[in-house]
Amino acid sequence: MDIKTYTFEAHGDDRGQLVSLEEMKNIPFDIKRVYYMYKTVGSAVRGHHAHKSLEQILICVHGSCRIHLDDGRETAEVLLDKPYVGLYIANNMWREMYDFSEDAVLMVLASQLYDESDYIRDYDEFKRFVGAG
Ligand code: T46
Repeated sequence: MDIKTYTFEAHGDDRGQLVSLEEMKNIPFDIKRVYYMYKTVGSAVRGHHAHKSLEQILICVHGSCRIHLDDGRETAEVLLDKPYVGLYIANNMWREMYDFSEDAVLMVLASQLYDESDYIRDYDEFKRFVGAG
């Protein structure tokens, strides 16, 4: 599976680091929504769904977590543990987020507003949707 990650430029000086994220510049879509999760229970597995059209970039801005990706044919695991690295997740991709460190803050940039009708929450339905069922 082709995993697309972005390594963002960090503007570092003697005060520390700063990363800037701009739509259609270093983010490949218009950013319509930003959300983030924190205080995630270490044993929790989030996600368990795919999106019909949403594109997203996931950045673990603090701590670490792992992402399981499944396009219906192949799977991959990605470790996010750097605040300057973003994982691109296209539509039609099953995702699960797990193994959160206690201090993890997972920030997500999304190409669309929140829309429950864009979710596919049943794995068999997802497989049929991508023609792999
Ligand atoms: C995704 C992964 C990476 C909202 O009201 N607005 C929002 O923008 C979002 C994302 C969620 N919510 C509500 C809906 C639920 O009542 O927040 C609650 C938790 O959402 P959910 O169970 O969908 O969270 P995750 O972590 O399973 O999935 C989220 C995103 O929903 C999803 O699009 O790709 O993070």
